[in-house]
Amino acid sequence: MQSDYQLLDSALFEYHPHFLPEREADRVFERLWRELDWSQREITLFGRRLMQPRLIAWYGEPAAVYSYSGLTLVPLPWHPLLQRLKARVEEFSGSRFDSVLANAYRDGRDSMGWHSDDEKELGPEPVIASLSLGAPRRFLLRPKTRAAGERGGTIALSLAHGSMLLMKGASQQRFQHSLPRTTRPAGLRINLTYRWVGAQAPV
Ligand SMILES: O=C(O)CCC(=O)C(=O)O
Repeated sequence: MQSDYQLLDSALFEYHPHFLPEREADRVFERLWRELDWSQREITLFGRRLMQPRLIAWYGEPAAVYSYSGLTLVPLPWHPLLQRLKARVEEFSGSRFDSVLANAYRDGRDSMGWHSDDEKELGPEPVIASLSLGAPRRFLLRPKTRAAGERGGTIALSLAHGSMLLMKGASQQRFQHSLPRTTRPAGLRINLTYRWVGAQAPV
């Protein structure tokens, strides 16, 4: 099954629940957890230094340096599995990527706050390809601004093991997303967001 979400004229979110077959998703999940160079980083939010509530790892081309929340990520050289997945994601999405942010949510206390992937390195209308593995978690989307009197609440998606969420067009200009904490029992979840942060436009 494939579901597409067209939320605003120019902001497109496409959800593909079965991007990776289940057995393959299991193997990829286990290897990424074992083999990536995970670490918990300190960030600056509203002038305060705090530890990110998750583990991250940043891989990509040498020039793919990425900064957010006072953190500058210098890429590790491609892990062969991340590189193979990149080729699959590129073919599937029709877009090119030079880097990937891997996030690991160890349990329901790990989370990601409201934000848009709108750093200048990503360009005005980035394509972000987000592959989810492991425990399903609630992913929320909300418009950044609403016209006076306009209703329009938060949209929740459950991102399944092996699924792909493509965020395109004006999705980062117009929407924010988050992965909230949960008090429900939640096992490990790994998320890979493939991005293009190069100085040159993708060809
Ligand atoms: O884990 C997720 O699904 C969200 C990841 C995310 O928002 C990001 O890497 O910017």
